[in-house]
Amino acid sequence: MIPHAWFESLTPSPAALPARARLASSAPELPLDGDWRFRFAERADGPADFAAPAFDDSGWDTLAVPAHWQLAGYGAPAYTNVDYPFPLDPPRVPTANPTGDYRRSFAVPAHWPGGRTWLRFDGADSAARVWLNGAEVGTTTGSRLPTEFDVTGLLVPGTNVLAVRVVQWSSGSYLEDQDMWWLSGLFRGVSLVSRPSADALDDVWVRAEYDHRTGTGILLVSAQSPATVEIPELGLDAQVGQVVHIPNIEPWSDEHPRLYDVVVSTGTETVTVRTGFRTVAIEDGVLTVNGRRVLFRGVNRHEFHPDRGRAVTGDDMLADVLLMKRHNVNAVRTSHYPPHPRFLELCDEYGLWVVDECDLETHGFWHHDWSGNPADDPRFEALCVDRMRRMVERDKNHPSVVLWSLGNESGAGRNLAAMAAWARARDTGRPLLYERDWTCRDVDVYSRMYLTHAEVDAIGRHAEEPLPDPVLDARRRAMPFIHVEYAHAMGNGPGGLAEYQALYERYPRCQGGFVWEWIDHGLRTRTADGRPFYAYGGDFGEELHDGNFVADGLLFPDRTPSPGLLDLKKAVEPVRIALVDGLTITNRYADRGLDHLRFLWTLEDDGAEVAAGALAAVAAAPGGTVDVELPDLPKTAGEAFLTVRAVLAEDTPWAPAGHEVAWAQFPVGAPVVSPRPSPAAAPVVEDGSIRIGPATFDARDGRLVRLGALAVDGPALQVWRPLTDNDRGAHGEALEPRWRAAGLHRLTARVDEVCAGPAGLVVRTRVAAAASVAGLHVRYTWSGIGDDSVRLVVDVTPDGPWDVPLPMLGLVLALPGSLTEVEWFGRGPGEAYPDTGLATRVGRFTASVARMQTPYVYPQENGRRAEVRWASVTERSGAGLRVAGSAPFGLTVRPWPAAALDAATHPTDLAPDGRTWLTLDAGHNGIGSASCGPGPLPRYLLPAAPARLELTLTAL
Ligand code: IPT
Repeated sequence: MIPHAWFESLTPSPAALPARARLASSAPELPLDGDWRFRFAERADGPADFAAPAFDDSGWDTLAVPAHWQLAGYGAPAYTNVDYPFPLDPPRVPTANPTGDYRRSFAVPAHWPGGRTWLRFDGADSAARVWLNGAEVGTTTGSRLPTEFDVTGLLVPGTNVLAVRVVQWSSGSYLEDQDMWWLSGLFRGVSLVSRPSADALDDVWVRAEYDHRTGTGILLVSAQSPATVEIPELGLDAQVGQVVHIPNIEPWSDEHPRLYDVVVSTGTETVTVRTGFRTVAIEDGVLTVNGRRVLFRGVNRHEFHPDRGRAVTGDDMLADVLLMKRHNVNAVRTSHYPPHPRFLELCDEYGLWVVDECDLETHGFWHHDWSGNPADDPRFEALCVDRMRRMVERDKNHPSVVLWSLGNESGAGRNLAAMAAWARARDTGRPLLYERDWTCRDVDVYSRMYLTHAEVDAIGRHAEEPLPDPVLDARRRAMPFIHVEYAHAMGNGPGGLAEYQALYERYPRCQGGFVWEWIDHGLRTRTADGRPFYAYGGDFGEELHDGNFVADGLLFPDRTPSPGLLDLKKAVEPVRIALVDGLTITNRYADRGLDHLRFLWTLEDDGAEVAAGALAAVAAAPGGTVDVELPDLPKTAGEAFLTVRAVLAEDTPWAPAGHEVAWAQFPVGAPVVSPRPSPAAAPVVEDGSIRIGPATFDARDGRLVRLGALAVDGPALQVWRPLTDNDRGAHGEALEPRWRAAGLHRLTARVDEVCAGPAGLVVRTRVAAAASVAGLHVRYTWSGIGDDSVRLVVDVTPDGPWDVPLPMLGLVLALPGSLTEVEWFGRGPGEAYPDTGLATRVGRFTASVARMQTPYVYPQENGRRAEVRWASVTERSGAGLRVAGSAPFGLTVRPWPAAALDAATHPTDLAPDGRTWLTLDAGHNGIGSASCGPGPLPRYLLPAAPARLELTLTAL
């Protein structure tokens, strides 16, 4: 029997130094990032001869640090959600264990101080063994946590040779079953850290509390050496270990991230900690910071870049923070591991509440009823507690971190209790959270994921399902609630955001949530013929994978906001503008007035701006509502809308002046009544055709074939839609199976009547699926209007039993592909479905057909514009078709048919087919969030019920 290998150890890094805070010190650091020599192997048991300084690595490749080797062409990325991609036999791992050997040499700089020198790895996925100048330094475990070693005695003058063996699989992998790509290597920085030999500040903890009743800051700095503590801007001078009360402190919050530099010095070292004063508490079942209830408008953030994976740069992290702030996001859960330390500095600086989550997930044991769960296996206790310790120690100085999370999806277990006990003993200033043990025995906050609106409502009323143990139940029922994952942003959607937000705002106990998730993890790759696309699970030949479940973010992989992020921005906007009897403005900030905003208004008549202005200054205290005088609006003739927007009055660190924070739109003016058109030309029947004004129909089936000069094919009833991820419902109430069982994907139309009479042309069909008794009667009534238009009234009447909602109900027409330009008056500029599109407003918009497509990583229904009054689809010259509805309709324009979109698995499968496909709908089913969670709310379902579309088609 071969003994366990070093990477199967259950003892956390015996040689590692004690965990400590990440500090900005006067002692120098030498980054060892950049090009390293690299050798890849399929197994971890190759000779360690490369550790010898004299080893000849001239035949090796070059790999950057930080980076993942799979993204540089070694091995391959693999994606699984819940499953482990290796057999479960903890702590053993497969013999086939992809391994990267790294080497680099460096010289200690001439000015490098005497004293001690440490070697720090910020992240080695998943375990590393380290040698310096041929001597073994130690091993690491815990991919997303730092490890430091004392290498003082191993350094030599001149050239030093550092050798590192990194393995993909280790005992630690059993604790790292997060829903993401399996990617390995030295993916965060490596540095040499100088430490003074005497009076060093190896670890410093700045605790900065705030008494909101008195405005006093309470500062306590701890360190292992006596040291002075200064806050230069306050003239504060104190000592380590001394509790200092400082009057008139400006507290830290997401809205006002006030930081103070705390300078801690000994004779040999100065450390500067940027601190913020704030006190986190749970008072009467409500989580408060500085005495105020916090409401998390949060997102779950994985570290991701489409080329770099989790080896994110400072710019990537800043981009995330700026995008969050600009979209009214105020909180981040670092799902599901401590982030790069720079990210937390940015959260401190720009103002984001952080739930810092430990690098722990054992989800794959769920498939085995949690039997053998490492989170409950005593052998893993030391590894689990080590991870918690290293996170808390590293991140303890960040004011943005207000909650510690023990991890994600690791069932229940004794090691979670041990982690919690350790954290409580160490840090009394931050409550604990962990979602998957619903008894909440180890934590302070009740959290759940993917609850329905009704379940959140029940929790808000303290009326949730009881726990069997009455003591635990009473304890949990008194806790604040955080919806730690909700609104699964996979593909088109999520629906239901506004309704969740309303619950978080209604019930003090419901303190918001974190949308799953921030960004699609699509890896940029190319087809055989060189066309770029974003890869998901299975695209690298994995045997076991979870497909596109990895692409479920609010940002597309290149960080372009998806429609879902725009909706979230609107749903959580911190200012509410309403027009009921008059205009009212509600301040939903926790802690600030509205003087940083300007309120602008515009009046549009039939989509054209006719007046605009600014409201007088709006003053409202947090939580307050004020009446605001409406501007004098000029008379309008058409359909008029007043839009009021709150924009930043001045530049902020995260967005320029003029950036829109909140808005609302209201119909104003008298309703417009369009005169009923009087029918003109009667049908003419000749040569197998029927003609009405500009329209020509096939006399056999009543299909429109020509309108003026335009070749047309249709309209045909459309009920199916290219399935969304939420329709497929991998982890929710899937509609797809019900729709397929009803045969909705294979409906056919029977022509029952084509009848041309003096009042026009009547075509009757019955649309139904083979083997089904249910059908839809469809009656098309065509009449002429003037020389250039026809009117179409479509009546749909269900026939027989229908017990499923319809995917959609509309008409599809094929037009020549030369019609590439679209203009519409309706909701825009983006897509909208019954329960999405909060970000859309009524106006006149133009877009090319290509631009009307939303590029979901997995192709699916997309691009519908809602509440369209009229639209034109034309060539650049303006020739084409105009459609107007007597009631607003849904508009979708595609360069390919719906069936091609439905069949595609990557955007590169789609190519324009030479026609422009126009869909005009009377309704769509809601989108919901059933890819992981509940489906659409009942009011957003599209029942099979009588429906009418009344349209005028004009040849342009
Ligand atoms: C939940 C996980 O916590 C998260 O990591 C992610 O996988 C998400 O779902 C879905 O994308 S677990 C879910 C199966 C309830």
